[in-house]
Amino acid sequence: MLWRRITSAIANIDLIYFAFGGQDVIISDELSKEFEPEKHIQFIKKYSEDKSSYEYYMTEYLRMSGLYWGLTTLELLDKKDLLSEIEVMEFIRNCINDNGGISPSIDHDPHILYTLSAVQVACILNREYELPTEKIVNYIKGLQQPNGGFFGDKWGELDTRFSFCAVACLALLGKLDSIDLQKALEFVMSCHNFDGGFGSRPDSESHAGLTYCCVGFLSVTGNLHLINADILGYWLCERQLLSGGLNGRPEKLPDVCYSWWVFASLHMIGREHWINHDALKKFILACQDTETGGFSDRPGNMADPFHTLFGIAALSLMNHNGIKLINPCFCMPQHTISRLNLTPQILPHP
Ligand code: GRG
Repeated sequence: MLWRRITSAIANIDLIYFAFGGQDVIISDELSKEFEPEKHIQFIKKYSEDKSSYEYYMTEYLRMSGLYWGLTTLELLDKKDLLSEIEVMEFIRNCINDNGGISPSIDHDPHILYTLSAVQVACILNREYELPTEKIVNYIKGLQQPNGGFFGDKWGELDTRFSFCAVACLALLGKLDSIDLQKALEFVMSCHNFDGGFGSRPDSESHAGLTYCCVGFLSVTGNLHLINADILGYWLCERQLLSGGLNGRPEKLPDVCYSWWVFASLHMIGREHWINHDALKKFILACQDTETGGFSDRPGNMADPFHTLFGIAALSLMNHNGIKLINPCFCMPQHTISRLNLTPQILPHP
């Protein structure tokens, strides 16, 4: 009893503990919560409406992805009509540049990530036919480099996130064959590590976010047979901590977003049953802000739309009641992926 009191007091101030050699948080019974969909809907609605808030100004540089996180969350909760389709598509049109790249906000530079977010939003709204497909495809083609990897934009940052963005975007537009897929594959495979995970570039540390991007790349392009799913599955399972939450790499704290990057990767390689679902669910639900709505990275922190999407998306992968099914590769509603006749590869259970 005394021990339980101590642990719950500790958990309430989100204290880090080192009992088993790693960093983690403690989820006391007081922190485990019921899923609160209505509050999350209101959280996203308020975020998109309150255009004079500090948060709204401070997130201008990533607005297009914010739109994707918010719209996907609302659609998973069957409330996408709360956003005006007409206004959203007008915003996207205003962010399309002459070179076909799409910017996060009006008057910002185009980037492959925001190009993907805009295409995802248009697809979720069944309005991808309104996009200038050929221009967008040419923009993405122009970012591929001789080593097969992709620049994020004209400034030349190159890593495996952008390989995923490129093939996901092209697949959604039905134009996957417009780049050098063999070279793109060679680059991604050159970032595969001995521990089964993937890094951002060759010889970089394995990281769950980049592993998702590479597994997603292999899933979109039908190349998952190239990896040893057991070794990768083992590395991904090691991301689950005693709290039930998942981290992105060894010795790091759990974060709700890795409930997506890790768990979706496990789904794609048919090893999702290798981690403890009940414990993960408990961790994710403890990250809800039951006052404002939304999810934060860890219990007690401030909620934001990014963690809200990835918390709800991970719950969807566990078939949580009242959440529409999500596709583990594209992180978009499964019905949209089915409508587009896309069948990203998923390995069978061993
Ligand atoms: C459409 C779902 C979707 C994704 C688009 C951009 C992208 C593709 C995925 C991002 C993947 C990701 C989260 C990469 C992580 C990058 C990285 C090296 C983060 C390290 O950040 P730290 O050190 O985090 O702050 P940790 O948790 O390792 O301490």
